[in-house]
Amino acid sequence: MNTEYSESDLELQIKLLQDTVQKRQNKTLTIAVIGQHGCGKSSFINTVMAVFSGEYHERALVGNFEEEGEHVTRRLTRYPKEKYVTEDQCLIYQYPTLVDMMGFQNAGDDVVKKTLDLIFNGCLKDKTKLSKGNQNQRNVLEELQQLTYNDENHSKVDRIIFVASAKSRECPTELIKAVRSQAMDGRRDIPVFGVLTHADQIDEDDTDFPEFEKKFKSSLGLNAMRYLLCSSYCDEISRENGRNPNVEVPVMRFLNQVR
Ligand SMILES: Nc1nc2c(ncn2[C@@H]2O[C@H](COP(=O)(O)OP(=O)(O)OP(=O)(O)O)[C@@H](O)[C@H]2O)c(=O)[nH]1
Ligand SMILES: [Mg+2]
Repeated sequence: MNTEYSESDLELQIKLLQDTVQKRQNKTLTIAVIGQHGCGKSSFINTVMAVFSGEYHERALVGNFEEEGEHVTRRLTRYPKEKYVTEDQCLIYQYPTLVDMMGFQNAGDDVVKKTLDLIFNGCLKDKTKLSKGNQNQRNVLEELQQLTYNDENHSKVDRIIFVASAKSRECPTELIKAVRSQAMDGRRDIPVFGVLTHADQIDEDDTDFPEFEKKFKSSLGLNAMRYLLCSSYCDEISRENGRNPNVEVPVMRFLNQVR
């Protein structure tokens, strides 16, 4: 992550991204951001919304409960463009709807698969509180059944971004398998992308990282176009002086592929 980007790189990428989004015309993409808890999903979503809107706000609640293992995001939350860009921008550009949710455990059991299925098919209402997944499976499945929501206007997921932290050394392969199988369940194939956050916390001489990165990419079947190693806006990387090209240019390039 040593590449340095300039203001002009940023301007060019903003233009390219706006062109791509504008070309979508009537169709708004729904992008689900999935991963284990604390990996940086909400921070990444806030960074993406900052990229699109030009302003950073902590819209998706971010937190650090590493020690306690607490989940910060507890509910499924959709961020349609109306929530993060101005009315004028909404009229011109088809910015995507981003879906934040609770972190999953690294498991591929029936509860995880059913939950993913409901999310991917837009069958869970906004603000649905998802179970932590450590309760009796049958009870949770019954609960999920009751939460299922059938509405013709529901927003099915069009793209999946699987997030993990680059600081982690354990690839969540079971969860990845479950996501891939539900994304390709026969009715339709949902393209899956992969993001490693916390790039700022990887040392140059970290010899374990390349192995972890390789495993993450191969588990998700990613080529270079569908993979991003990045740092999100956070306490260490603030946005006080306006857009930070080193944060935003890589994210913009990546979003240009998630089309
Ligand atoms: N240094 C650094 N910190 C980050 C980065 N991304 C996220 N963080 C921090 O990591 C912690 C967890 O981030 P969140 O975005 O809340 O993670 P999450 O996956 O949404 O967590 P849950 O909602 O609990 O599942 C917070 O303290 C963030 O500030 C990053 O790229 N670099
Ligand atoms: Mg979160």
